[in-house]
Amino acid sequence: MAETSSQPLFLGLDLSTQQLKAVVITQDLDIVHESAVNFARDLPQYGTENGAIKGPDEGEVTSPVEMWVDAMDLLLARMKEASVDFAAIVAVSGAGQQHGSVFWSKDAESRLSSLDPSRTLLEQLSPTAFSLMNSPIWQDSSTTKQCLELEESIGGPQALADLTGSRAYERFTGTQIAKIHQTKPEVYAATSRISLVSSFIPSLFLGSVAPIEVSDASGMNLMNVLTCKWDDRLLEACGGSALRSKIGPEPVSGGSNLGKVHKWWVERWGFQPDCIVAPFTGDNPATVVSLSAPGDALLSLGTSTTFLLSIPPADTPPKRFTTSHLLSHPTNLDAQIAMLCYKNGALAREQIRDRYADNDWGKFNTLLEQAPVGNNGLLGFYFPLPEIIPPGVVGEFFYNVDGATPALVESLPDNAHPRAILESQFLSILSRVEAILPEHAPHLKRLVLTGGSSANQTIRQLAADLFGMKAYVSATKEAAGLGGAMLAKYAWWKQINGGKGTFEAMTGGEMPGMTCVAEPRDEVTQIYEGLVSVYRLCEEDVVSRSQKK
Ligand code: XUL
Repeated sequence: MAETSSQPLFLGLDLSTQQLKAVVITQDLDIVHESAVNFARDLPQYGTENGAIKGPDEGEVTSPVEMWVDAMDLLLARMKEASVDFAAIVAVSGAGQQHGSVFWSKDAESRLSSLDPSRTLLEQLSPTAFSLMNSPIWQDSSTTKQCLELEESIGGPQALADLTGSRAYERFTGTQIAKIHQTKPEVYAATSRISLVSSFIPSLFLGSVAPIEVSDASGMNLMNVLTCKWDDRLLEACGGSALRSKIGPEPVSGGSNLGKVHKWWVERWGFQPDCIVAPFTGDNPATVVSLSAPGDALLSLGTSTTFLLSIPPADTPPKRFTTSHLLSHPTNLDAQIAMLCYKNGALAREQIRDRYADNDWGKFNTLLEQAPVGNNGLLGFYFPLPEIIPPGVVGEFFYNVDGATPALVESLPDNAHPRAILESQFLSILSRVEAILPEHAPHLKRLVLTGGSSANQTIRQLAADLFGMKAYVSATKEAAGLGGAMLAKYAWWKQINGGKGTFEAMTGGEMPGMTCVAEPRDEVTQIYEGLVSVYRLCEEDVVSRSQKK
């Protein structure tokens, strides 16, 4: 890193499921520093598995909020050790895993505003600033009861999807709040404000609880997705009349200026007092910001698998479905993002690698390549965690689809699993793409891959073939952190432009450093298109078997 650089730098942080990362960029979007704190490895004292804690109740998944605070202290120490020029950072923004929530105590505001530069964040905020020490996160599936109640109160799943962009989902924050309201009324009463993960971190920077950002607010089932305002009926249904004040002001757009960093940052770490704090967004919208232009499809192969389409402003409101999500766009209030999200992504693939390929991606790839396209008619479904799409399915299911009707089989040969898991994960998306594309949308041409598995050439080729698009990857692996850093730059750039200018005007519509890594092979794409209908039959069977359990 250019240690004495006086050129402006922008800091993007990404608080994901497994780690807290920092990305520092220049005005030209060159990454000059990256560092990370891995929760399970670097902070084992919190007892998480891959950053999360399961239970105690069925379906519950949380992360210790103090682990996140501790990670922030450690990350800053690591950045300092790497000689990051904190004084050159003119703006900070970032990304957070979507849906997770932080419950602040009545002491939070005074604790945040009086942070003492001689002490760590952890010493000063934990536990007194919080009313709930275990923050519910996106992997949670314990709120089915609250989901049904919320949908009923609004007139059913489609009515809720029309209003908020999504039917009720267990991990969405509204029903998570409803569960705390119902089952821990003393915690709810002791809560002054509720943040998303994405608004929690800027609160630390500001020394005051930050407002929630529009795109990430769309992951709560509490906001009208078209007007980007909280909806009183939804607030009332999830948390009674007290929720409006606990949730804070109306959501704000990405790139707005929330204020300057608190003096704790200036005096302890050497940030400049004018450093702007901009709203953080969700990890998926941040990835859309850094990696895709409108019309691109984005496949994020991280802990979760998400498929994202950026939908430009149109005269007719976008379609809203009960299987996908519609999110407000972080930088354009008239645009949206359509999203499919699967809980069993990388961790499920790793389980298959460990079980059938000796913990070795090289062997996994060889087995995958040795099996023919379509896997000799063998399909496998792998849901170690209760899945989001289709909702609630759990377990493993195998089919032979060679005959007229698919037949459930006991198991697959060991060497068939690597191809089976990738093909079923991707066919699930392909079988839904048509439906979520906006009306009159031009054909998708470019598939941008990101997340851990996007480094795997065998997986890249399979994605290009199965989706029938050229596959691209970005030079950076930290797409969400980079998106966050770009949002920081946007807030700063707007300020010097008198508060005006679109995000596209700032970037010139160019996404940094994209390389084409795989070309689709037509004959292979056709085989996959032919498998979509049989995939659907198998998936229906999986759903009906899960319901009978
Ligand atoms: C999106 C979702 C996940 C998390 C992962 O709805 O639940 O992709 O954002 O961090």
